[in-house]
Amino acid sequence: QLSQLHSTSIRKSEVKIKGTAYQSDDVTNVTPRILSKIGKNLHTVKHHPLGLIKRRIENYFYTHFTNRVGNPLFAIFDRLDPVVTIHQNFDSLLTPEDHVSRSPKDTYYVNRDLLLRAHTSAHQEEIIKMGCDAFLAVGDVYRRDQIDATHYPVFHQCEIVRLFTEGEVFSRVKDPTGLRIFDEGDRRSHDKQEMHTLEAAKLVEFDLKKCLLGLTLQLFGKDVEYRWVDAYFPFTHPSWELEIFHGGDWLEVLGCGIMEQKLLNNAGAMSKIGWAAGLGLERLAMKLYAIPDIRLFWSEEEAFQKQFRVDNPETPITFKPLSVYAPCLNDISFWVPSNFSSNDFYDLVRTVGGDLVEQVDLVDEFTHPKHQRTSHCYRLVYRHMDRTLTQAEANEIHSSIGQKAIENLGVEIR
Ligand code: FA5
Ligand code: MG
Repeated sequence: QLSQLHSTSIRKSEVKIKGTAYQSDDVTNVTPRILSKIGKNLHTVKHHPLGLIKRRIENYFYTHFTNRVGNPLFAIFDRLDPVVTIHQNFDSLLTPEDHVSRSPKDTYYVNRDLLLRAHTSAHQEEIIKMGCDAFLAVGDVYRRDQIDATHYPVFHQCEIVRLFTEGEVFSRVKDPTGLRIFDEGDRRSHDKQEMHTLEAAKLVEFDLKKCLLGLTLQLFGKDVEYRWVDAYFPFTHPSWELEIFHGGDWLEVLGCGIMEQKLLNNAGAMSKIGWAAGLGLERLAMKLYAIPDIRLFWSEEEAFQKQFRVDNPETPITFKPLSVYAPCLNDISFWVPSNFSSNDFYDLVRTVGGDLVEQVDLVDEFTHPKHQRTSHCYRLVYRHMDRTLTQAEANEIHSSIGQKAIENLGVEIR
């Protein structure tokens, strides 16, 4: 059966992903629910909101950036395998050995050596090694995270990378004689790395901001209010986040920065300087189309999908909520074992409750003064996207979540 070939399943000692079997081990923490999302490639579905956003981003790059002979400057990679090595996701990006993101508490591991990429930056090095100087890499990314209307364990990112030779950096300078991109100096917290000249760093920063702001204004309209906020990433310096003011709130749209030269050197691009950025597609789509809940991107309902069936991706769309059904609220309190992580519970909730769980909040946490045990209380919000959920149905899911938490996480219900 074709459908079986493409489906994913877990056997005792192996994890099967799109037809490939991977040996599982004590680090394996991918769940069948997570694996079932692999291969959906929502970003490549023509009439899906994420597919529409991706096409708008592509259009921006195709129309504004062409090479000498008029061909698109940026290459686009949108089918890269989400199963990547530790080297790709962390080491190639200079992530410190003790960085929290490496922990199985935060990341989905297939086994000790392989994981589901936590960001599209995982592909920077391999694509640069291929000799590509300007590219987009779009794909699904996986993170163990909190549960609410804007967080889902699978979302989509678009990576943007652009490299320059010395000649390209100074191509618009009237007399570039004597201008260099490399130097031996100091790393300065606000503007440059030790091996870059200030003039090269500033020109690359200018190019980065012009390109990314241009994209943001193309997406949100030229009057949108924005700000650049200083940020930190292990693989860029200096680094920024671009925020826009939308619907009464500042929203982070992307992270970016001048690429760490060490990364470029390791990738064989030692004579170049470059910038990189990563955008979250769901964040953009939720604002652009007024989609209220991140779970909706996975909806198979015709009522959802038909609202995005437009041929021109630039067509403005305002999502009309299918309807808002009443939520059910249930609390659960338990003593946690010493190695307990909230993300283990969030994963279990997703596995058992699926998309009926809208939000989970840790509402109380305390350690008993006598026996030193720690108690957590979580509030779970259950809501069906397409109909009213009865309290009895919610209670049933709630009690199986409690049961599974006892069995799998070793908690003791209070
Ligand atoms: C990163 O993932 C970096 N790789 C971005 C980057 C690339 C920086 C290249 C520098 C150079 P961050 O974790 O902040 O950074 O995520 C980037 C974007 O993804 C965010 O701006 C946001 O738009 C989106 N994003 C992050 N977490 C979530 C989430 N849980 N749900 C939806 N979107 C998210
Ligand atoms: Mg961030």
